[in-house]
Amino acid sequence: MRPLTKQLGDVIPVPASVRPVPATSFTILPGTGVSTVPEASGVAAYLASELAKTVDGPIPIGPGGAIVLELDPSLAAEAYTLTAGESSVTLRGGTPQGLFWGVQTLLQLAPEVPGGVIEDEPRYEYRGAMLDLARHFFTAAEIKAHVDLLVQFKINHLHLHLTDDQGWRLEIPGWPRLTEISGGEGTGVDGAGPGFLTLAEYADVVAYAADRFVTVVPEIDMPGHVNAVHYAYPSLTADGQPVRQRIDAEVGYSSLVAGKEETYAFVEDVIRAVADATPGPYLHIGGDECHSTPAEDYRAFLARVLPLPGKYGKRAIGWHEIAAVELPETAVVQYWRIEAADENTARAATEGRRIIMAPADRTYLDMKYDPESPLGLDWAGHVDVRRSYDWDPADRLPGVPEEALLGVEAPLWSETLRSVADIQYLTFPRLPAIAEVAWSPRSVREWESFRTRLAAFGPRWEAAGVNFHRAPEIPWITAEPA
Ligand code: TNX
Repeated sequence: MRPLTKQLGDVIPVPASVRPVPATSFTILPGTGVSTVPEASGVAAYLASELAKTVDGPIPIGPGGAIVLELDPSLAAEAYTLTAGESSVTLRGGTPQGLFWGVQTLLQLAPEVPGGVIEDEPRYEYRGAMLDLARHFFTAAEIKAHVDLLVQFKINHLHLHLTDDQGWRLEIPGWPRLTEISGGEGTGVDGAGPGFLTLAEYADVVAYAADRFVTVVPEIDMPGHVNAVHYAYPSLTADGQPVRQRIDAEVGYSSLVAGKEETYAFVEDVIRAVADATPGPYLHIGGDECHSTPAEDYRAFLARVLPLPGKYGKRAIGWHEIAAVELPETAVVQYWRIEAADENTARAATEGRRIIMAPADRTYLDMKYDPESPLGLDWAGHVDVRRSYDWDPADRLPGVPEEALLGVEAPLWSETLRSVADIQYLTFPRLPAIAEVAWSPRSVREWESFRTRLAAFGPRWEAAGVNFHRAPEIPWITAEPA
C-alpha cells in the first residue's frame, strides 16, 4: 500500500481542532456500510450516494456499517465530531445539519481517512454565497448543481438576487407582466440572460437547498434597481409614462416612487408572495445604490417597507445603505463597499443590529482575479485568492466587532456571466477561501496551509468537470499520484 499522503486536517474549511493518531487509517471500499439513527437517514443516504461515486461501488446503509452516524445533543446545532480508527469512522452531529457538515469533511478525506479525532463547529452562523439571477438568469437545475458545489465548503445560505434593472426572475401572483415582459426574451445584460423561476421552480430550489441544510435568502431589490418593474408596469413610474427597456450594466438611475400609493400596494404584494414562498427566516429588500432617489424619499420609502418582512414573518436584510435610516430591531445590515470605515454600519452594530460582511475587495466573486481575467469587473480592484483569504471579518470595519457579526457572504454578480462554466470560473477557487474565513476559528487559519490544502482540489474539480481558475499562487497538483 502506498503511504497516506493526506493528513486528517487536510480539509477546507480547516477544522477547529484536529488530533491525528499517527500510523492509523480507515479505508472506505465498495461494500463499506453506513449505519445511522433514524433522524439522520437523509444524511446517511446522501453520504452513501456520494461515497459510492468516490469508491466506484455500492455503499449499503444498515446496522453494523463501519461508518457510524449519530446525534449528540451536547454538541451545538452545526457542530460535529469525526473519530477515525482502524476499523470504523464515527460521525456525531449536534443535529442532522451538524452531521451533514461532518459528512462533508469525511467526503473530502475519503477514501483513505487518516486516524484521529476532529472536533469542529462554525465561527459564524451565516455563511453565504449570492447568485445574481437578474443580470443573467440561471435555471433551477443550474442553481441546484451550484448548491451541490457550495455545500462541500459548508456554505449554509444561498442569497438569490432575483430582480434588477435588466430583469425580474420570480413569478409574482397578480403581476404577470413582471416575468412575461421582464423575464422574457431579450432580458438580462446585453439581452443574453432571459428566463424566470415559476413559484413551483422556486419551491423546488428552496426544497433542494433545504435538503442540503442551505437556507435560501430571496432578494427583491428596491427602491433602486427597478427599471424592469417600470418597463413591465408603466403605471408605477412617476408620471405613468413608459420607460425603455435597459440591458446595459449602468446602476443608480431607476427608483420606485416614494410619494405614490400604488408603489406600496405593489411592494406589499411582492413581499407577501415572496415571504409565503420562502420557509427561511430572511427576506432581503436590497436598498443599495439609490443614486436617483432623493434622501428624503429613500427614508420615507424604507420607513414603510422595512417593517413589511416582519409583518409576513421574516427578518429584513438590506445592503448597508439601509443603515442610514432607523432599522427594525431584527434587521440585518450587509456591508458591501470597500471603504475602511462606515459610520452608519458601525452605528447599527452599536445599536444591536447584526451585520453580514461582504466587502467587495475581499468577497466579491465577480471581481477579476488579475488584469488577465477573461470575466468579471474591476471597480473594487483585483481579488486574487490570497486577498479573498487573508483578512478577518472582525477587523474589517471599526465599530463592528465579532459579536455584531452574523456572518460572511460572497456575492456573485452576473453582468459578465453567460454560462455555468462562467459561474464556476469566478467561484472556484475563491469561494473555498471565503468559506474558511466564515467557518474556521481565526487561530487555525493560515495562508501557507490553505494554499496547499486548496491545491488538492485541482484533480477533484478536473474529474468533476468543474471549471476553476488555475490561480498562479496555488501549487496545483495536476494528476493523482499513480
Ligand atoms: C454593485 S454591490 C452593485 C451591483 C453590481 C455590482 C457589480 C451592490 C449592492 N450593488 O448592482 O452588480 O456592484 O460588482
